[in-house]
Amino acid sequence: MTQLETHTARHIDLVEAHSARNYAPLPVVVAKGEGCWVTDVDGNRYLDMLSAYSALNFGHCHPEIVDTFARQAETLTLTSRAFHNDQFGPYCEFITDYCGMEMVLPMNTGAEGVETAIKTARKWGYTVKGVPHDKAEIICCTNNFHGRTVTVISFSDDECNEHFGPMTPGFKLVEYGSAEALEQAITPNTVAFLFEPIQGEGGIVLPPDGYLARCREICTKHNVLMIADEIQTGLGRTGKLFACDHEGVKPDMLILGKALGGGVYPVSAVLSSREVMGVFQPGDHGSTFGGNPLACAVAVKALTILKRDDLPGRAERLGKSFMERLMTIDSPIIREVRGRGLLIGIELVPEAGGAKKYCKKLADEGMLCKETSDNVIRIAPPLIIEQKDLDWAFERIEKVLTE
Ligand code: PXG
Repeated sequence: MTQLETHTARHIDLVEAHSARNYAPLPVVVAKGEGCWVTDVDGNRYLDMLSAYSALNFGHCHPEIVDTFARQAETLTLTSRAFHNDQFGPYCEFITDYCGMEMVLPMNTGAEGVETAIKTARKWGYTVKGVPHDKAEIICCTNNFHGRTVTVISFSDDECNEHFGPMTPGFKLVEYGSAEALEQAITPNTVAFLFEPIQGEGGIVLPPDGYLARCREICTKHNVLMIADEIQTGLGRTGKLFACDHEGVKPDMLILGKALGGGVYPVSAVLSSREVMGVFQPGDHGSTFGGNPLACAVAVKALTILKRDDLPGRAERLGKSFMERLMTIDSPIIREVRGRGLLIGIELVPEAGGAKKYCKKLADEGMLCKETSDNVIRIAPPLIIEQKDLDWAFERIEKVLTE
């Protein structure tokens, strides 16, 4: 083993000795990031084609976002919501305006955002819709991923959750992509329908055209809140500001996370109307860190850059041509290339032996990406990526999938 290899090995040994084994990362120990590129502890460079599952839409250490972060860190970092802070009000005005919503509830992680949306929908159900006490039902989709808390995994059909019961009641699953299934599952006690406009963790699964618009009609007709989890698909990733925009759909509640923190800080948010978000009373819900001044400053900066630099348009253009190019790869192990904007999945045939093996090979070639749902290689680079880097990535992908 060379001197260089021992740095990586030493770090991995520490992790294996002392960290819970709740992940199985590729053996790359990243030490520095700049734009779309990272450098590991041994000095090897890699192109980041995963971007922390869309959290790094702006790339690593975006200079303006880091600058905002550093300035705010030197000024005021945390007050808790026991007091106001001077970043929070302007942030609330900015993000509600930006998203076309009336009110926001600030959180930190995606799963907390989802939990918040669930609490909001339930309270709305009891106090506005008139659902009997403790009878509220929320409809979710098969193959969903909304996070890791006990309530959120209570409506997951992923087998990895089997030893974490008892589960939270009050959820029903319907087939993703079937608006009929949704309509049939609705009862007078249904308060909400929670969905991902494209299923990210589920394997980059796109619902049939017209599905979101049809679900919108059904939710309106039955007075059911339509809750879009755009934590992974939102903020430009799919070529529009929100993935729901592809069908001109406005949900009743919008959950954002990941890229909202500009890749430097955990920031999530739930946005809705005054009627819905107005159900909260002081003490009902909250978070020590939610709405802190660092988070607010960073999120405003990130959202500003997203529009100023037209990152959704960039994702649309670059994603379309990259996906078309991927479709030209002539390989017996590719079953399908699908996606939208810069959220792309390359599904391999099961006989290929799983996508993880190919992600490892790509890492050896200097490109980082990650499998999703066993047989799918997920391609989701930062939205700031340059055409020349995509060309570089294409060569590696073509090589690894055809050799
Ligand atoms: N909703 C969607 C659609 C997501 O993709 C979450 C909610 C939860 O966000 P937080 O911030 O609580 O992780 C996600 C997260 C992981 C992992 O390591 C998570 C995601 C994607 C890949 C891996 O748990 N998505």
